[in-house]
Amino acid sequence: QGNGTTASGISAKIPAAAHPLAKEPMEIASNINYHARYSPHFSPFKFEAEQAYYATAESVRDRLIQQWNETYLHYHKVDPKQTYYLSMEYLQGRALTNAIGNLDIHDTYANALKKLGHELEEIVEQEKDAALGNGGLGRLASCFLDSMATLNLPAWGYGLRYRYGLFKQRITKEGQEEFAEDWLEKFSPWEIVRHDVVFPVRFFGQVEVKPDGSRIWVGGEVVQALAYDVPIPGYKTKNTNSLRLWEAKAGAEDFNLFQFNDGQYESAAQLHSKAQQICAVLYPGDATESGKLLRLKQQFFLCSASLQDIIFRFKERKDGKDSWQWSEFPSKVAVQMNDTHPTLAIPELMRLLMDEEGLGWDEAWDVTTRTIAYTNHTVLPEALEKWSQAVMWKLLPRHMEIVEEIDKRFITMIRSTRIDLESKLSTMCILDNNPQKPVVRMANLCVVSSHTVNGVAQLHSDILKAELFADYVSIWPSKFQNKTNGITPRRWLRFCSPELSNIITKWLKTDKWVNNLDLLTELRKFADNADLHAEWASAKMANKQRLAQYILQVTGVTIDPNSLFDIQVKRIHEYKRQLLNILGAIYRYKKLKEMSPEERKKTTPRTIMIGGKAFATYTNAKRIVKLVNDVGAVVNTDPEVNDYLKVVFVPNYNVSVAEILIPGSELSQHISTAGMEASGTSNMKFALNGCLIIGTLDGANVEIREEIGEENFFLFGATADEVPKLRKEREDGLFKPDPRFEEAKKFIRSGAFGSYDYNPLLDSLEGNTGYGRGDYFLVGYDFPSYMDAQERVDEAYKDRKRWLKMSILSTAGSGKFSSDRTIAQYAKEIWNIEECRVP
Ligand code: T68
Repeated sequence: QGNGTTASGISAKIPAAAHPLAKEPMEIASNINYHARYSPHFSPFKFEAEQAYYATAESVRDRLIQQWNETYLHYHKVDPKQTYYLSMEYLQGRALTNAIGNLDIHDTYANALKKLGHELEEIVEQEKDAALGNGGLGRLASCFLDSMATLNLPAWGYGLRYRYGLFKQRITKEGQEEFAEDWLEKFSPWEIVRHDVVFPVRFFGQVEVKPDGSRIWVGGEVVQALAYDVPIPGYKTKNTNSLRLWEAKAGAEDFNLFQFNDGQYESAAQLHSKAQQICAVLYPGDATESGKLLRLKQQFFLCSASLQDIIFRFKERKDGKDSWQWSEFPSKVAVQMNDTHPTLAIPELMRLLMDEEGLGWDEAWDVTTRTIAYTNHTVLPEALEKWSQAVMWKLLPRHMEIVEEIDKRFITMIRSTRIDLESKLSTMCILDNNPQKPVVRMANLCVVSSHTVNGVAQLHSDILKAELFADYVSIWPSKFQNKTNGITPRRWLRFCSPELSNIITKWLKTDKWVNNLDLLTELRKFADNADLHAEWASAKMANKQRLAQYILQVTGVTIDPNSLFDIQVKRIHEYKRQLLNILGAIYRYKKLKEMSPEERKKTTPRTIMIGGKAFATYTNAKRIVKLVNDVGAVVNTDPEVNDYLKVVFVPNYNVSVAEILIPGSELSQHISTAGMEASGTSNMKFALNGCLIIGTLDGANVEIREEIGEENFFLFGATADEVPKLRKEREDGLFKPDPRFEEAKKFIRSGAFGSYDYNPLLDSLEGNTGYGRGDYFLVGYDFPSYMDAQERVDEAYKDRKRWLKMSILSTAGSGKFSSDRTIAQYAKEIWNIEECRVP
């Protein structure tokens, strides 16, 4: 309970009411007070941190709603072309700090809370992360929402309101364990349920032919999609867009009262329980048939509800206008598919236009293909979605007819205009009719049906054009674009590191860099300035201390803020090569053990932190998590070396944890096998926070290095075009491993880190070929150049001035990686939409 509060829990001096747009701390305090007293969620007689959080959030939400309504009305009046971003994932993280930061009311809220006996910094900690996504792709969608609002772009996000988002990770003796994370345990103050926005979504059933020959999808089961809107405020602007999340529901008419009264409780509510399953979890395991079906249901549910909503709004705005045509639809609507997960938007839009609105094929196809665009996020073959034709026929019979027709017409087009591609048709067409396992290739459907296809970093887009989609490029050369990813500088610098932000603002004499990130280049002028160095170092130190506190709290391990903080955080995946990192750490440990105390004193002390979640069924990823933990347990308790090396596994990595780790980092590892990481976005966040990168020439690393200067980047490893040749050499038995690599592996096999059987993991790095063998990710090949780069890091860190200069230049060179730049490019080059600022 805060001070200044009475027995009733709330300060008696502060009246309960005040206008939602109040400006003075006292008025805001009274608005918070109002919510605490009249909120139906808690006893009005308590005002502890949790109640204070909810009341504060509700008070902020009042403002958001005000602006959000004005924005909707303004867009409605102006009727500009709008973008609809379809994504199965959003990794929003916490909303409070972001909202008050974007609304530019941080200080007033901090003061108001003080009057109520609370500290804002403690209150924001009460919020649970909204983790409706897995990793980079979901977080990118959230950064994009922030930039779209900030740039005053008329744009909506569409997604699903999963009950359980990404699992919570706990580390036990066995390694990673997964638990359901209940982000809605109490309630989310940031969503507004829209009982007026409901659309029916059908599954299964059959296609009927009407007397006029038209086709219609009937029968099966129908669930309702109910909208929940999350207001998305732009930075220092009135524009407040919407993230619309759908929830599946069944109605009262679907409840069989007769059966229930007869004691058949389960079957009485069958459709209710089926509806509930749809949004129960993000990414349900899809090893089983029922898991696959559920995942497909989710995808269709998102697409169908969103498109019905988009069409409804389009028609609503045409209402009252004498004549309008469907051909105008693409001049009002841009739909962006975030990867192939929302591919069903293509046949669903075709179906709605033809079967519900009565358009013919050609007109519907013209509208669809001028509306929809597709972003690819991966070239890994196992990640390219392929749905079983049998499952699709069962769940979506009408859509399969449409997909067949799209494929047929595509093949006809190729045969009549590009006979030279005949031999390529079997891989270019949409339906793979392999009798063993007939599937629909979703990426092919996207490429054939979208007006634009983009990759997410220059190298990735080049690889798409040269390899994965090369044959299509020869048909539609101008369809393919690059849109290098970006991150929002609000969350990822301004709000997560106020210390560094204030220094930047002071030296640039403006805070305009927060939404004009290119201004950071001005810092280059001061890269050698001793005063800036001192301030920069002290901000970094404050962030490192905060991070050290956090590590102590969640792991019990004490780390030294004077050591080099070296971080790798991202989903655990073999291509991201956390294994390379930990093998390097193991080698370092072994060398430290062999040194004399005098020699050790000359080394650069390091704290290596690794964090990330492994997919629950990805065995090797889980072994890597276990290995990092086992290495930490030995190294951190070894008194001979633990002043010089610590290895920490950071549990349950998520957006909020990233907001503590990134500002406190000095070196970060982006060390994927070249050609495999489409872009990466945490690399951008680290660089923006003055952290140096050790990395390969992969994804956006290439562009980051160009921007900040090669002398400020610790480069190592094979390049993307060398990789196939190196894999071939390996198969031919020509690879000669570096002795350091052999030594590190041998050390693990000797049992130095416990009795867990690491042989299967180590075996994957050995042999020349074979499933789970042959070092497909080239850890062995890159190991020596990686270790050399690490030596360069150790040397550089010893020269304090040089390191600080490199750090400042990293921040200074990060301007390109603002998602404002990315989104401005999408708006201009793909969506053809313009700013629509709320006056
Ligand atoms: C990532 N992809 C890329 N996929 O790996 C990363 N979810 O390089 C890139 O920076 C980022 O997208 C943004 O473009 C993902 O995060 C997923 O999370 C995923 C994959 C399959 C199914 C669901």
